Amino acid sequence: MSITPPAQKVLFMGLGASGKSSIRSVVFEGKSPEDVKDYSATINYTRSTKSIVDSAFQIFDCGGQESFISVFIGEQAEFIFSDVTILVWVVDVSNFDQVSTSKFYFDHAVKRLAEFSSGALIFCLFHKLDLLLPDMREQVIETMKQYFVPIKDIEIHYRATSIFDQSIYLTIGEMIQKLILQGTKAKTVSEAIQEFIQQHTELSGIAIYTDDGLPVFEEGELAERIILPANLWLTNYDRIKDAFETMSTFKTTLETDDYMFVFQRIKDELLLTGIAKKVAPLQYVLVKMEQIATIVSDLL
Ligand SMILES: Nc1nc2c(ncn2[C@@H]2O[C@H](COP(=O)(O)OP(=O)(O)O)[C@@H](O)[C@H]2O)c(=O)[nH]1
Ligand SMILES: [Mg+2]
Repeated sequence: MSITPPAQKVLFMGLGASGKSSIRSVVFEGKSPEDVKDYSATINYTRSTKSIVDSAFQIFDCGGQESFISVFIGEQAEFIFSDVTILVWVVDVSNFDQVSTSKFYFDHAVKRLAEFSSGALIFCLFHKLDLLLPDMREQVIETMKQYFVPIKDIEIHYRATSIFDQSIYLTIGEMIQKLILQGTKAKTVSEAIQEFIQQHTELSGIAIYTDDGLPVFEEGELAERIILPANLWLTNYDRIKDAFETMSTFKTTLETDDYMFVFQRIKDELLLTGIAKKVAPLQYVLVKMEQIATIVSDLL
């Protein structure tokens, strides 16, 4: 019998207009980056829940006006910072004027988190990277890393992100993987995929994505390469499905000069994908993907 674990709490914090609500909508609600252009300020906080494999999350999108942040780190601190699994601090790297204010509240938030959820992971996102000239990016990120060093000796995971490319999916996907791998079911699936890849070396990677394009399992050396084609596939899925409404299973393949990709729906809301170097015959890869689909579907 399985016991449903309590929802894990993920806090998105940072100054107003740094991009918190946009990230949440693009990554968890399937909105396109253009849809989120005119977001109005988040008042206080909004809470949404999301469930992936056997883990449930509560996503807190905390309003970024200084009057709200002061309350979060002040009188509401215990409520906000208790039982947190991940804190995501979002900094708008294109807004130099606000960086020191962001750091000021970041320090307070990290301190509060250490007080009420000492084991929580902290991600610091240097966000809207697309707004910096390509030549500047590396140096700005380096400088920001040195600036956003916490007062206490606490580990921070720094990532550079933008909602206009894959970076935000990779970063949030990484967080989700850390979260769901605490569940037994997810661990079993991950081990099954690893074992399958070891036995069938023609497959260079297997990954599973949510409907929103978040990678929840990625195994094998080339698994990370699948994210872009997987997102393209997901973007078009609804249209293709409408056109072939009678099909019971639906699979597609994609070939590039060097690789072959296979995409297949498992369970209604997940996409199973594989990548193989083109030395393996397509038919073989399809058969192997069918096998892993059955294994994974039975486990999920
Ligand atoms: N160029 C760029 N703009 C972004 C990015 N993420 C968010 N934005 C824009 O930043 C503005 C503020 O975003 P919002 O999500 O409301 O910020 P919040 O106050 O932190 O929730 C919106 O106009 C977004 O379209 C990004 O990665 N790149
Ligand atoms: Mg907001």
